[in-house]
Amino acid sequence: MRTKVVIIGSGPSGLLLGQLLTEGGIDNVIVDRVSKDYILGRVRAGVLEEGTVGLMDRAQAGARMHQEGLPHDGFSLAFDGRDHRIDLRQLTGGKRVMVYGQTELTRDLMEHRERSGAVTIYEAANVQPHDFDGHLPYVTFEKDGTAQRIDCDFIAGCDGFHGISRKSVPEKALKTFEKVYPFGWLGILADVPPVDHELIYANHPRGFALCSMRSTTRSRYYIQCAVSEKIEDWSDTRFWDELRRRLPSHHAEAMVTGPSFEKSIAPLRSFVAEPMRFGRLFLVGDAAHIVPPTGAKGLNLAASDVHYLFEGLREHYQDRSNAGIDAYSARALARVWKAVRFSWWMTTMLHRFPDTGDFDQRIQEAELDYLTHSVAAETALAENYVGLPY
Ligand code: FAS
Ligand code: PHB
Repeated sequence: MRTKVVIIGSGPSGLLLGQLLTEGGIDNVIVDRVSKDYILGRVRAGVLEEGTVGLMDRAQAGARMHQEGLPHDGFSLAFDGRDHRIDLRQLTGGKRVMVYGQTELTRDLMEHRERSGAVTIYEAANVQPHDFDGHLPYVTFEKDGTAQRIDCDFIAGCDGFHGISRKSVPEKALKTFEKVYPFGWLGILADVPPVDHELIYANHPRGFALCSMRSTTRSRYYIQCAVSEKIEDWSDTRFWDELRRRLPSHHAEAMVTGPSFEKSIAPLRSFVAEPMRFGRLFLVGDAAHIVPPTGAKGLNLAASDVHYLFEGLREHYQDRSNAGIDAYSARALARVWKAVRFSWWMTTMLHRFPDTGDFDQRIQEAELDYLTHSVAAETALAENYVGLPY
């Protein structure tokens, strides 16, 4: 088999890139090691920047997102028993975010790709990129026990943090940066109405909590927990009681609880691999970087990487120019590092660190006090939250 671009990974990065290439007439094949259902069974992000919304529209896959997604003009910070609303729309001159689950975004892209007739190979074993430092790269894998090979011009490593693409790059060619946080997030999904019409990020002496949603009837809640916590030790009752302890009383009293149908613990880390290009292999999304979900940047950074890479590949094929692909890594990393900073800052400001001393605690309180009494500070938060320009 031969194609122009082989995309390793059928998550948001791979599917969005695949659809933009297909819409642009650039032949591509996606290979993933698991099934469609497995990918759709993962619960992850919930907030889309306008740039991500625009790319879904450009990929012709945004219809349901606009029908079912919830545009949000702001969110609240909760601490010391009270809320402080961040008016995103007013602070950013009209920008907002879209609350729409990553699972649904992924489903929309999968269904659109099927309708477009583009090739996606699921449950491909031992996927391996080859000769990407030359001019004739190819990808091998096994499907139903048969060895397969796809020759191509370029390989997009959209295979996430644990994927094969970054691991296939010679270690000396890669520089990585990492910060592991001393806590995780315990999250649930429940078919109960959200406690508020907007998101609430809570800083409490017992730990961070986040009130989010997937629709007006489906809530997504998180509480900070120790990385050693086990899901089996957290009944629904224990989760609801702990969540309510961390919220101002008017939210705790108003909260509608019910049985969870998804419960998981995610570790938090910041990670960046530089550069994001090796000859004809490009790292995209979580394959190149990870952020703590506090800033709602993970999925949105994957989208901006896709934008830069798609534009570069379009220029290569349509304009016979390599300027875009040559600039990909630097352009993507410039935006990645600003989002890594913002995600680190939001995480540091809102979580309780086990080794926090009195000085660090006062600094955190001063950060929140400054933020909620300065339009300049609020504006800086707001412009990062809605997404910095591409
Ligand atoms: P993904 O990891 O989504 O997709 C990679 C794909 O590559 C997968 O389908 C995988 O099967 C495939 N793959 C991996 N190895 C392979 C191999 N060797 N061969 C072939 N295929 C392979 N972001 C937010 O903004 N907000 C959140 O609340 C949030 N919560 C998260 C919770 C968890 C538990 C995790 C892990 C991430 C969370 N994220 C969140 C970040 C997340 O949304 C990612 O940013 C997003 O999934 C990135 O998409 P991809 O880059 O496509 O990677
Ligand atoms: C979510 O709804 O899953 C979500 C929302 C905002 C975040 C993180 C997760 O910052």
